[in-house]
Amino acid sequence: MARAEFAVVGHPNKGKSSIVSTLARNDKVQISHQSGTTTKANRVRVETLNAGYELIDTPGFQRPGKVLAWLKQRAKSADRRADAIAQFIDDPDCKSKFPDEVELLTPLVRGAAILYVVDGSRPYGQEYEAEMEILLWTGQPSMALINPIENNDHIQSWSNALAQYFKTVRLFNPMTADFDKQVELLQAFAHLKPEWSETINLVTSDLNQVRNSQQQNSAIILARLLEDMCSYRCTQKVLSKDQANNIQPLLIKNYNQWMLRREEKSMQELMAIYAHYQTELQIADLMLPPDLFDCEQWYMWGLNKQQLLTVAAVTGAVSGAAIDLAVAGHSFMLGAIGGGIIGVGSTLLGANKLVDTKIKGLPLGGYEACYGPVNNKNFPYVLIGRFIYLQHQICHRNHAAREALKLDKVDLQQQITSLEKSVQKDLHIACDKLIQQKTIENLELIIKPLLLF
Ligand SMILES: Nc1nc2c(ncn2[C@@H]2O[C@H](COP(=O)(O)OP(=O)(O)OP(=O)(O)O)[C@@H](O)[C@H]2O)c(=O)[nH]1
Ligand SMILES: [Mg+2]
Repeated sequence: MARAEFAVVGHPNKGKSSIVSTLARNDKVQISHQSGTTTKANRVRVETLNAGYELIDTPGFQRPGKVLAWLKQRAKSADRRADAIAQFIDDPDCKSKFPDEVELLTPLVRGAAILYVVDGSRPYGQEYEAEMEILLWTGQPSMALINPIENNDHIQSWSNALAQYFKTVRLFNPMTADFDKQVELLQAFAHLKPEWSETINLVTSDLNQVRNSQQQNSAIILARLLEDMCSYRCTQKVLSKDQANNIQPLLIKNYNQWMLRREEKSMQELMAIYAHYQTELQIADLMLPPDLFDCEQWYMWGLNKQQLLTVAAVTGAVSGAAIDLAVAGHSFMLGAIGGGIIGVGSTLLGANKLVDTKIKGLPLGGYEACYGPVNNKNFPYVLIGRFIYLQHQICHRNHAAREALKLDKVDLQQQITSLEKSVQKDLHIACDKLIQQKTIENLELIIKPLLLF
């Protein structure tokens, strides 16, 4: 299959690297406010299951007027123009005087198509004509992309000017273009060279597959997280019961630290799946309550008490009638204050005792102090709530984005109730089993519908 290559070129600081990053769906491309960030041509291979193509990020034009003058001296007629460009990139004098132009023109001489990027929020000016002229001289297929960095104010004059040099002119904002828009642009690339159509078409159809496997892998990460965190216990062998009691605070500290690290690890894994390596995320960014085991705060992430009681009916922990009775007649809060429901609630939900604490005698003498596993029924929901909260933000984040992650609200309960009833039931049963330390087959399949595509 023909190797498809696209060099992203233009003035400095117009979003070339941003476009490469978003289209490659990888944030390893360097982007910055500073003009002249990219100084070397940088190839980014976009590989999917059945095909692939290359994007070449390039430095911006620095002295296009002078370069064009040089070229004009070498080519007096149109048939000599492409040769003049080839001479230019090999000329030692040009390499030292015009390093950026040599870098950006080299891939074009080697056969890459041109994606010319301009900023639609800045006025068009004649100074761009030298660079567009040079690009024309390469004789390569080309397309212009208007990136409206701050606004759409100058799109019309840009369109008029670009139409003089490019057959295809498109609007593309690398910060906001969603998946469909990215695929649409890629499909337009397929028309640049007929021999590249097959490759590009394969890539576009593969991209949906890629997203599906990202969702699948996210579900696997979440499943392992749930299993690990719901079963974790911290133990220590000691000689006496007193020692066992004294060691409790240390066990609790180690337990909490382990849990935090385990959750953090899953979040790093999640970011890597979506190729967001540069997005910094501290567990604290997820508005973690000061204490992960602060029950009151949990309800912000997991289910509220009433929802949990309903779940108890679904999983058969208590009959629906008992719950109706407990919840009926008075508001939940009043009931709780009155002590009526809290009694039912806390035995049902294990809300009084969050984590199991045990001291057991060992057959060969001595004791084992043990902290864990967690026995609060809300805990798996809390973990799921926090994980999908991040997954929902990261799965639609454009790879050109470099600002801190903005975390918008995701309501777990709403996500759950949007699922089919039987799927909901499987989920609740699975969460219940997790807390009871029972094995669950295909946990990843049960939770996958909660993760976005
Ligand atoms: N708001 C917004 N900012 C953008 C957009 N495109 C680029 N930027 C910002 O503009 C700056 C320059 O973007 P780059 O992608 O590094 O530009 P470049 O053309 O590769 O720059 P050089 O490598 O220096 O030539 C960065 O701070 C980007 O975050 C956009 O569509 N919207
Ligand atoms: Mg750049």
